[in-house]
Amino acid sequence: MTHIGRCRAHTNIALIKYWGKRNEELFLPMNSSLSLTLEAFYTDTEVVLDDNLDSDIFYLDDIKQSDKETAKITQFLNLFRDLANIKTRACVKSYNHVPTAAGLASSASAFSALAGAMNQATGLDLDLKTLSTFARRGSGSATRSLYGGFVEWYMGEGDESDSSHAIPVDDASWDIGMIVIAVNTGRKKLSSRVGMKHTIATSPFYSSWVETATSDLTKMKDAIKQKDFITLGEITESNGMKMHATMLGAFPPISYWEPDSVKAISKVKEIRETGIPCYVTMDAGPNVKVLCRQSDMDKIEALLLEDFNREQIIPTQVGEGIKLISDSDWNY
Ligand code: 2P0
Repeated sequence: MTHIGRCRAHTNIALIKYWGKRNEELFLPMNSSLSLTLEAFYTDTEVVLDDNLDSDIFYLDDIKQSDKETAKITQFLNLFRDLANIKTRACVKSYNHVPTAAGLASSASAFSALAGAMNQATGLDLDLKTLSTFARRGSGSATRSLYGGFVEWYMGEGDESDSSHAIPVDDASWDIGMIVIAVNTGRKKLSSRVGMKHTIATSPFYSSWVETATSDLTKMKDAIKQKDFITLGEITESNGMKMHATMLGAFPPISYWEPDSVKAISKVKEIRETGIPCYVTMDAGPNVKVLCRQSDMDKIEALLLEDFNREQIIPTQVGEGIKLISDSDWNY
């Protein structure tokens, strides 16, 4: 017997960052974070539970993945199998519409799409809040990709896995957009997982990062409620820089920046000084993301093209939460 689930999930970019776990096994974060879901980057995933399979099989963009990569998927699927009380193995096919491992949070869309597809295939029918606690166990940032718009990942309490989940904050339908400046889309050398662990262990700035991330979140949620774009942007830029500062304080120091990251940041500041509000944020990679008003995107793009190539500038609107994909819409 076979059971099929198919799901699309969009990636998200954190405006208040997650950078560290208080419980590594359960993926419980040190602080709550807040993100914007993006329309242009997503993952489509199919899960086929098949009684005839002896082990899980995992294809990414039609390429069969190694035992090591497949083992991570098996561990994740086991969370659902345990709950559903089944042992059936799965064939998983994922198609990434995100430059993989470029700091564009591909694991966020990957694990939220896999969670959505497995939820359907097993018939568990978990609600989105519960499903976000499952997505979290694949990759922390995946917690937030269950919903569209602005999404909080509430850190939860103690070691209670169920308490750390996503909360939809606002659909961001008030003239919000983002432009990615792709500085380098190659695979990063240091994973977020290792980078954040090293930062907690060695950076003397880490405790003040957690404190200010918490107060930044309160201020940002207030700015979103007021639809105050300038405050939203200012906190976004400040919070991202503080996360990178904790890494510079690590021993030995970590930096994901490249010379063109600095060039992009300077250019955005220059554009802002012409009177167009736009703010940068960066993740565990050299690419720069520009938070702006959707209605200013064309103007900003034209100015960025003075210094960057066409293919480096990727504008995107606000994305939606996860969606199941019907048979007729599965085009792979
Ligand atoms: C974020 N990042 O909030 C932060 C900001 C990168 C910088 O979440 O170990 O792939 O799988 O939980 O989610 C990237 O880290 O790490 C990330 P794991 P994840 O978006």
